[in-house]
Amino acid sequence: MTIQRALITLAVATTLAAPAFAQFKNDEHAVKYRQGAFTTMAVHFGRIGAMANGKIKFDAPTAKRDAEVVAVLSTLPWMGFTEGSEGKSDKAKPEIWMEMDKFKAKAQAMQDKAAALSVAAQTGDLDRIKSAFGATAQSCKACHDAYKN
Ligand code: ASC
Repeated sequence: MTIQRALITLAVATTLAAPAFAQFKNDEHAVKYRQGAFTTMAVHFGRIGAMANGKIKFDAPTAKRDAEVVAVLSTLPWMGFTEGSEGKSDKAKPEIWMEMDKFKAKAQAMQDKAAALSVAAQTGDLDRIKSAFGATAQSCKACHDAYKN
């Protein structure tokens, strides 16, 4: 292989393998990104919870929209747990980076529950929403218990 071809191959490989965090300006930005996603998710999830717990009046279209937002946002934060961002936030335990596969499995479980919550919210059936909300909250908690300070 000529040097030129080797360089082109390397350039292509680097581009294709561009890690998911390439779009972050730096590690602090990755932390801000994931925390922003969690914060926004919690606002929408919290409103569904308030409806589920009778703290505010149940409004089916609002719950449906909130659940859709939660389902989409639930897919986002994980990209922000970059290698370089370890130790940049006091909330994220070092265990995340020590057992990234287990962490990602819990993250996936939460995304699955959030997707199910969105399906439930489409029906406008408050009982179904309550049940799916509870399951989703459990999946949030399971990860917090293991990986959040
Ligand atoms: C929320 C929220 C969380 C989860 C968690 C569920 O509304 O902000 O982090 O639910 O408390 O146990």
